[in-house]
Amino acid sequence: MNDAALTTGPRLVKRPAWQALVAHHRQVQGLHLRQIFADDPQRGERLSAEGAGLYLDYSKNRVTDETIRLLLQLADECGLAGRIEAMFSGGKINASERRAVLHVALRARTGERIEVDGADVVPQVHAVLDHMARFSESVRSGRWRGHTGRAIRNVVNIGIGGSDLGPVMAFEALRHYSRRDMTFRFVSNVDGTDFEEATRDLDPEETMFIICSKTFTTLETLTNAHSAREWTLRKLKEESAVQRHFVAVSTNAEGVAKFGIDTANMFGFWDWIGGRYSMDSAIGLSTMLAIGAENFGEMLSGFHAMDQHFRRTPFDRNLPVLMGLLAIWNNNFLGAETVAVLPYEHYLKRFPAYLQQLTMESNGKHVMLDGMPVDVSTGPIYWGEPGTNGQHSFYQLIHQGTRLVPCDFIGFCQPLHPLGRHHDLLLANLLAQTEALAFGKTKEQVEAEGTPDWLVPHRVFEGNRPTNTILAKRLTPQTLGQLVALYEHSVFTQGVIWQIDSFDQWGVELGKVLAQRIIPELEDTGEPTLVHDSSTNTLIRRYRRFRKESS
Ligand code: G6Q
Repeated sequence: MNDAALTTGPRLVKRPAWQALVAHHRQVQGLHLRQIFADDPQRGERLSAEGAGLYLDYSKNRVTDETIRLLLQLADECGLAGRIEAMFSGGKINASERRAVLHVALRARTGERIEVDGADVVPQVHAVLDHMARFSESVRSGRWRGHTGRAIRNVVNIGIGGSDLGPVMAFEALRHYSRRDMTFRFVSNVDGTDFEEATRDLDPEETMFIICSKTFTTLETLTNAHSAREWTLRKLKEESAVQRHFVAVSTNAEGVAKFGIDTANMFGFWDWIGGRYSMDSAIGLSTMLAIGAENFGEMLSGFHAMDQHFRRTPFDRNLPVLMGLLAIWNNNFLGAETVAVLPYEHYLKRFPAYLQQLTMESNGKHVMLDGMPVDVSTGPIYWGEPGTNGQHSFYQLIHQGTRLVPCDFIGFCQPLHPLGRHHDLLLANLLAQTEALAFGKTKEQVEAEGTPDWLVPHRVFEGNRPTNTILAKRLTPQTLGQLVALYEHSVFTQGVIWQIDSFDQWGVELGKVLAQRIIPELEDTGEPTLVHDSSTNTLIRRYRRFRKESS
């Protein structure tokens, strides 16, 4: 065990930079972005950074140069540089699970060396990538045949959490690059509706299931996998059909073999890849089947470029570091409890859902690495929707509500579908929103428009709402990799400041264990003795009674 992983150093609130930030906040809390921009005409250019293909404008945050200086000092005091190096060199920084955290190895180039317990893992990563590429090519070309000799036209990914959210998001994001003559579906929920709706119009003879489960023990995934098996065999009859219609992504070869999947068609990964950091591992097999090995490689090169940027760029120009530190400022000093992620790119419609797991499962923690309670609030709530749709619903609250909601706006300069004026209209909306949120509209401006007195307060926009704007040239597999890595490393940066373990997820355990206790109580045909609290007992009895009654 690497003891350094458990060392948190002085408490965060006692660090000189933290205390300086507290004092600094008192001085700047009255500042308005209107004033800050008026005083510094170059601010928009100055408070921006570019790296690995992405441009970040962070000037519309409520910060001054001094705020940034102190946040950077805080990063130094918290040992961010050392923690980054520890991650990249295979240190067991996932302290509570005593594991290395090496999603960066998934996109390492051939010849790079990253060791875990003395063994270089990069060749293993590339061996799996090659296996995935051979398999994808044989399915995409039609060489791989189903049990009755037909080519595979439908791919259904069965997984949940990290084994689902990344694959769905990546498929949606890169749909433009995907095989349009194949169908891709994703089943995660143990609610039978999910499976039924995903398969109702598919022909088992042309359908392949990817069972994605690191542990191959997850209740939802195994239940869906068994239903998929029955669905397939109902038509194809012979047990041997499973081998032509099921493949697995897992670390559990025994479980995979027991299910009847040929382990030659199992794609492995390792305990140093967390579920929510795994979309670019074999968990991304559905992505590769959809977009092809070459595009998948492009995506990895985007991840890699951002990894290198994060590792090598001085912090004052380092995109993930700046975004992470600004998130700390907004959360811990300005008191913002949520962050809205607003992609102005329809293909990124699942990106906020993906980020919810990445950010909240990583940084929703109440104790530090050493087990002591944290003394400031940690992981904010991430949420969002594609931009213009949100403008006609929840943006009202962001503009005029009583809560502060910092936003990340994400846009692309070139459309994937040039269609008349659409793209300029889309981007004009993005830019207008950041402008409106920062500068608002004063009482004087509203009055000058001839607004009746009684209506003036309703039409005033206070402004001073912080936003980041992330711009890239075009949504490609590469930019998707850059974007995901940007958030991965921003999450890590925040976790280092808070001194928490961003890579464990003990908080998901309790519910799973309690469900195992309740399952037999629901399925019991007799009258089971219930020993829960009175609320849970009553709910169980009600469910049992109503379930029996015909609708
Ligand atoms: C992610 C979590 C979690 C996990 C799922 C699925 O970081 O660990 O979301 O991915 O619980 O687990 P399996 O892949 O083992 O089925």
